[in-house]
Amino acid sequence: MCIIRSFVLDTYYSVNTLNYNKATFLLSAVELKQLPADEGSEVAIIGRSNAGKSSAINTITSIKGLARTSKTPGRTQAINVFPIDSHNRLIDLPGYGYTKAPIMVSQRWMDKVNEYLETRACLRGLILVMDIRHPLKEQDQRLIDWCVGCKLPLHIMLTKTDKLKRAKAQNTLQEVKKALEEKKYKISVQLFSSLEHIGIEEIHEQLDSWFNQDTHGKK
Ligand SMILES: Nc1nc2c(ncn2[C@@H]2O[C@H](COP(=O)(O)OP(=O)(O)O)[C@@H](O)[C@H]2O)c(=O)[nH]1
Ligand SMILES: [Mg+2]
Repeated sequence: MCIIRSFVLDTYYSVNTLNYNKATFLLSAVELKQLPADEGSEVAIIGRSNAGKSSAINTITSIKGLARTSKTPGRTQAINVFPIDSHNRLIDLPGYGYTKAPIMVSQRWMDKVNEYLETRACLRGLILVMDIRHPLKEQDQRLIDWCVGCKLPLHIMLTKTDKLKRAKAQNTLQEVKKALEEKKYKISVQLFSSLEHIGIEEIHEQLDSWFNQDTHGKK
């Protein structure tokens, strides 16, 4: 199930660049009713536990420690909200695929995430973070299919690119693009590394285009 989303894709606008380094931490929500009013614009970051979502938020904003990162998978159990300005927010969603979490607990988190994705009207786009060494796992694929079905704009970041040789990383990028093209999906994919600061300009451009939709009357 998903709400009807009507985004206009592939439209060119000259966009304003947001000051991502002005981001702050607002709150950690364990229930959707704790989230800020469903107004303005949100872009959420999703992906497997330990893929590098929180690190990506810190790198995107250039604020060390803004989002809590962890070597232990499954630590982010809440929906963390990071306003960039009075109108736009980044959302760090709990990771999926953490097999050590008790099944009921992990199911409860995922129900919350599903509900957020299905009902949040101010959600402008989703960033799917995948560890470049383990791309397109089953849950990633399910999420991609769901986003395409709902017309929820999606952008993919292959993180921890620094863990692979440059040519191997490029190969994986092409393989992921090809897999999406074979399904006739038009989804942008990029390389990213929080450690080596790779791909920051690309993700800023993507975020800018989503966050600027409102100013062009695309609400
Ligand atoms: N080498 C490398 N390690 C990373 C990168 N991004 C995250 N990590 C590490 O991966 C682990 C999980 O990162 P985290 O951001 O907490 O993942 P999350 O569970 O998806 O939020 C931490 O130990 C990070 O330091 C990256 O780009 N390169
Ligand atoms: Mg995290």
